[in-house]
Amino acid sequence: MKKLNVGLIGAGFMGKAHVVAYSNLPKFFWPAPAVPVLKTVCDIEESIASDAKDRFGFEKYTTDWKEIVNDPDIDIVSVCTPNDSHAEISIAALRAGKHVLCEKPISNSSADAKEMAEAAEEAKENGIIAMVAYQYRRVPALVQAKKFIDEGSIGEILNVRATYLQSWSADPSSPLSWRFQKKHAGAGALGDIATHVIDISQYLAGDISEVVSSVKTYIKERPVQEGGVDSLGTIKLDENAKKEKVDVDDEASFLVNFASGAVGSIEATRNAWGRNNFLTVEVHGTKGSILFNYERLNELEVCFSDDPDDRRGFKTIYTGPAHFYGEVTWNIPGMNIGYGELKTIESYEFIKAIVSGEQPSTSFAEAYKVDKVSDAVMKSSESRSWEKVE
Ligand code: SOE
Repeated sequence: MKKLNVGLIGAGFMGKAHVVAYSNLPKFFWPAPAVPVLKTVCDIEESIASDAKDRFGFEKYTTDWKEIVNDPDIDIVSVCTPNDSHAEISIAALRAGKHVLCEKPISNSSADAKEMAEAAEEAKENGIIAMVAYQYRRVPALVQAKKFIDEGSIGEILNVRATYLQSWSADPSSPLSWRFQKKHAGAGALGDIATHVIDISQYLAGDISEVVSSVKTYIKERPVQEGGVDSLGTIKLDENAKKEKVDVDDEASFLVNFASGAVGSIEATRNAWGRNNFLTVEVHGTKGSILFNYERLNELEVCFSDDPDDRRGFKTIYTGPAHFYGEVTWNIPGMNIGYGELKTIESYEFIKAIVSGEQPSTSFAEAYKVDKVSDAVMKSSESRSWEKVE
């Protein structure tokens, strides 16, 4: 069985998700296209790096990502650092001949994203795979939705309504992390979570060609947690703590026009009390509708126009063995998959692509396109008018 050595850069929340995925891959997908081996983990905080080595079962740790990128034994680099270092690390890794799985958004600026897409294109010529971790498009229910769309079961797409609502930053006393600083994150809810639903909308309905938006920051400063890690709202600080400026958006809402002629809307915020990982997509077509909500990720709601009048309505399909990846996850519908299995499906697609040499989505070029939509959203919020996606 072929083995591929993994170097993980950034051992926080997303680093853990990549480890769960690589470790579970051969447990679900067997025979695996190749077996990932956890070789080296890197974090700039030595205590986190050394802890991650023991906890996740890596062979060694480092605090210098270049050691991973320059290590001839490493085949794969997982980039799970804050957005502002994605470009430098990914480009160096691709040029060193490593396959790269980079967390989303691809970068904190579309200029960097462009360079990354170019580096991925060059690397592709040498059989190197680069992928951005927009995992939600791989939820089996959404892959089923795409199947319905592609086979014409809901007709021509008229409208895509998507939201991504969370609550973890709604409390003003939850600390400032890199996610609230433009120089690190690039954008707030727009870059962090709207990008997921931009990716899904484009996956289902094709390219977005223009947008008109409204982007807001409600909480303009937050307390600073000295030496703190990104706590995603789980830590609250005293109101007397030193505060620093938030210079990214809390909320982005926009109307979109697709190149196909379909229309739609996207809303994202991390300040919606009561909403946790409320990623929804509703697609209306000339012959039916589809509704998905990540908080019920094992379900897809569908309505077909040719059902008789007296029984037409949304019905729930529970994804399981009859659906994508269902035969390898759990074999009874209703046993359900979660975030860990979803990241495992993503890592399977990545490793499979490395072995087959076929580029998987979301490619760096597609992720760069997502960034261009985000840029148009920011531009429109300033110009207060429709803006084309460049
Ligand atoms: C925080 O909003 C976050 O961790 C995002 O960064 C992820 O992309 C999303 O999947 C879950 O929430």
